[in-house]
Amino acid sequence: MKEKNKRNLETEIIHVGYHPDPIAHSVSPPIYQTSTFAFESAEQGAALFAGKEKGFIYTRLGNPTILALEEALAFLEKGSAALATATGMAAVSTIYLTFLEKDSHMIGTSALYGPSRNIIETEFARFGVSSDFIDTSDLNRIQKLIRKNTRLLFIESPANPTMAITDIKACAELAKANNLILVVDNTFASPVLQNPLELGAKIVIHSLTKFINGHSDVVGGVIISSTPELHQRLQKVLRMHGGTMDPHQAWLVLRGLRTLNLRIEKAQGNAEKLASWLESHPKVAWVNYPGLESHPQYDLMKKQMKGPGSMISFGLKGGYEAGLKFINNVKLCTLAVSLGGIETLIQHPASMTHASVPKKEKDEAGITDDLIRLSVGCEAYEDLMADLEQALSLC
Ligand code: LCS
Repeated sequence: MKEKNKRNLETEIIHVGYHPDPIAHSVSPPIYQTSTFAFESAEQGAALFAGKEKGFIYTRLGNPTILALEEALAFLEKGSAALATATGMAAVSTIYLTFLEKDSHMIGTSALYGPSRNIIETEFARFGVSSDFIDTSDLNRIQKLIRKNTRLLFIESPANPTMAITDIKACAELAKANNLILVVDNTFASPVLQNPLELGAKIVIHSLTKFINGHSDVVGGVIISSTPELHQRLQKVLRMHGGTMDPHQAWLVLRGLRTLNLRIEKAQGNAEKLASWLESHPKVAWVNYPGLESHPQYDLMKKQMKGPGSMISFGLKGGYEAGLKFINNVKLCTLAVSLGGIETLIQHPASMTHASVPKKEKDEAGITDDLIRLSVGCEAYEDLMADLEQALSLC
């Protein structure tokens, strides 16, 4: 293990989590496409169920292909263990089901991915769960809202789609002092650019659908815990409510993961250039990108992230109408939700990804009607710029 820890991230991403199979020695991990596993005897079956013996029983409870992905992600996020889930939202809801109870309270970032917030305000509210979604970059506000029954502090940084950054280390200290569990949705950064557990968070989640898989062809999620105790509590709930991953899905995500570093490097390089270019464009009113010095938390980004990533949000001087015309006229960029794939995607969060959040709350969170979100991909920068320029010229 000591040897392994000395290796660079770009090496680990390619190798971690796979031990060549003992039968065929295949270089690519086998897909254990099975729902169930045979027991050697009734006694062995009973021992596996009782936890006295290690092994596989039934794919909802665990599977070797899924485990390979979980081991890789736990290692890259510097966690104790990981749980792969059917989607990113299955990861979010498993956390809520595990740590919230009747009459409990949580605090979250106001610009969370829409359904991560909406499920609390509409569904968990039916069970007496209350919540405050606020600008979590304001630590004093968090402190003031903490109550005796507050269980979770759930932050997304950078946040979807405002690109607001929350100080993870400061939140971890606040959470520790008040006995809360700090959960960080690290989807926008990926483990290549940010490791929240190293900054004191207790749990990290990702929508694997995004950067980690990276090819817009799979949905998936993961929960990485800092301690075996948290992992076991989450595992128990996940296994019962059944939001587990499928082996073929795990294999695809593991394949995508192997090039994460290369994709992030290329997409981030494109995004840095595009953000500067957009900021100086006469038709652009504002740009939110943590890699620009004009971003209010630029210094914090440099402190807690290894790079600003490849998500940009911006607004046009012509407002909502101009924005709509713009996204209807791009040709190379694809008008679609989701993000983190090799291809550049563009969308309008107020009417799409965050449509489920009421207008007043969207406005408070900075998800304004003129906000356009760009997930920058790995195409040639010149081609992306030419596409955006031709669409802007029509606005
Ligand atoms: N967390 C973040 C930050 C996300 O952006 C998303 C999905 C999720 C969690 C949920 O993951 P899923 O269940 O979709 O795998 N974000 C989307 C978006 O911005 N456009 O489409 C989906």
